[in-house]
Amino acid sequence: MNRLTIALTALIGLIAVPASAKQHVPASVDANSVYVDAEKGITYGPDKLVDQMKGEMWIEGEGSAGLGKYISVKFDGEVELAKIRIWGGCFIDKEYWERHNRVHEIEFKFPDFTSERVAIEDKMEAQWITLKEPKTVSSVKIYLRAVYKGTTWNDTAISEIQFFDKAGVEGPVEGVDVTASSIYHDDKDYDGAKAADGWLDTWWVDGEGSGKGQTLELDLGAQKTLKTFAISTGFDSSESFFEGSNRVAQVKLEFDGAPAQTFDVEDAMGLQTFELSPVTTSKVKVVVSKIAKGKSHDDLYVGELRFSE
Ligand SMILES: [Ca+2]
Ligand SMILES: [Ca+2]
Repeated sequence: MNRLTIALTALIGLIAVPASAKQHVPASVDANSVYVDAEKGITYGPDKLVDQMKGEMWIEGEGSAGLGKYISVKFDGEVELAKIRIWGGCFIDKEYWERHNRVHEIEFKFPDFTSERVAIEDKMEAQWITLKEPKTVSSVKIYLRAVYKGTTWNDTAISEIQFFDKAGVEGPVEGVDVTASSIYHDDKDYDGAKAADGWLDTWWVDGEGSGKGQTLELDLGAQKTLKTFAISTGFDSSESFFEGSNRVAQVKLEFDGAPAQTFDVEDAMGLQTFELSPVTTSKVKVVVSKIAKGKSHDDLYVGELRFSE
C-alpha cells in the first residue's frame, strides 16, 4: 500500500464513520403532498416537520388520509441513521390530536432500495423508532402506510421528526425539571416546564412585575458537565408579539459549587447559543438579571433554556 492509498483509506474512513454521535438535522425536507388552507392562508408544509415547534405541522393534502404519500428527507452528506423520533399527529393539544388522523404505520425507503416498515402507538407523545440496523445514507423517504382515524378530519398530521445516529440524543439535556419563581396567573400553559420542553413555541411567562429578578431552577436529574447554554426569549411567534412583551436581556447562571456565569442576550427572536466555561453540576439556577421592556405588556417570556454536555 503506498502512501496515497493509505491517505485515501483514512479519508474514506473519516467520511464513513461520523466523528461524534449526534442528531442529524436535515438539509431539506420535501413532501409530495401538502395541505394548504387557502381561507386561513396557512400552508402545512414539510418544513414544519423540523422547525422545533409542536404547534406547527406537516399535513398531507389529499382528500383521503394520504396513504402512499411521502416525505423526502435529505442530509448534508452521508450520515449514520439509526434512530428516529416522531411526533406522529397534531400536537397542538389533546383535542386537535384526536380530531386529526395520527400516524399508525410508516415505511422508510433508503437509496439502496431497502426499506423498513414500522408501527407507531396511538398515544400523544414522542415515539422512538430504532431501525433494524443503522443505515449510512444521504437521504431517506418516509411513506404513510396506515393511520389511526381522526374524529373530525381525514387529514394526517405529523408535528415533528428528528433523526439520530446509534448514540441517540446527545444534544441538550432532556427531562429537566423546572421550578419557576412565579407563573403567569398560575396557568399551567405558561409554567416553568415550558422553558425546557424542547419546543420553541411554548413559553414560560412570569407572574410578577417585569420579570427582572425572577428565577428558573433547573434540576438536571444527575451531575452533568455542561459546555453550552442556549436561550430563546420573548413571545417570538411574530415580530409584533416579540416587541410587545418583555424579553431577557441578561442572565446569571448559578451552579452547585461553581462560580456563576453571566451572559448578555441579544434582543432578537430565535435560539441563541453561548459557550460556557465547562461546569459540572446537577442544578442550574437561571436568574433574569436584566430585561428589555415590551411596548404593550409587562410580562416576560422565555421559550427555551437548553444546556448541552
Ligand atoms: Ca413542527
Ligand atoms: Ca418551550
